[in-house]
Amino acid sequence: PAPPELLQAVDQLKAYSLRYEVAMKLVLDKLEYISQEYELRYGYALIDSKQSRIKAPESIIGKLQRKHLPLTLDAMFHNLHDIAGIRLIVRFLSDVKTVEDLLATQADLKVLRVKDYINHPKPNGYQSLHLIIGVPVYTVDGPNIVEVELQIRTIAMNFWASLEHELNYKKNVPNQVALQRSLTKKARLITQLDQEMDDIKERMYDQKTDTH
Ligand code: 0O2
Repeated sequence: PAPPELLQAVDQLKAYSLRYEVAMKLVLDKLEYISQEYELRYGYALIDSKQSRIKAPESIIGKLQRKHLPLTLDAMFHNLHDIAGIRLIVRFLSDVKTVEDLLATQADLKVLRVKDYINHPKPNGYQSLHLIIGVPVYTVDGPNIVEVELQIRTIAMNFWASLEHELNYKKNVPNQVALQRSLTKKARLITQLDQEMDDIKERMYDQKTDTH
């Protein structure tokens, strides 16, 4: 039979996973509601698509090792902020801010940290708005704040980020460094396209969706 410490660790891991699942579902439900209500009111699709995932155990271990942290559930809970992750894709640049503002009005969610890679892109050109959201989960031991990472970006930014991710994870790509440099340059075109598309959107929708 498996040693009791191991069984206990497995139970703990299941309890943690459940908390992250519940917290992520809560944020997803809120986003779904916001997007449906917005569409009803303005006839305008705020959210293009969304993806969500609980980080795979191998990725959690890899990240803890990279950060030189102990391989414990406690270290994971306190130091990794993207165990539960949602990626929200919007069409236009100004929609990023609209979603951020709408989320800020939700009294039961707290934005704990903002990483604005849109106004401050990463040196490689990566653009996205990352919010770490604290979600109250009422466990049998009482309330617990569970973190969910929400990445909000436009379709164009997502197009760029997905290719960049692929390039970095793919092995044996010839001229990988040159391609990375080339992608970094293309990021400027993404910024320009997003701004120009936003101008068109402003003119198309006038001030109808300008609620803020
Ligand atoms: P995966 O496979 O997406 O899960 P922190 O400890 O919070 O300061 P962290 O966790 O690296 O450091 O935070 P950050 O910068 O917010 O990045 C978290 C996630 O954003 C990454 O998760 C990626 O999903 C995405 N991301 C960040 N930088 C880049 C980038 O340069 N290119 C692309 N394509 N995505 C990026 P993971 O765990 O790295 O990977």
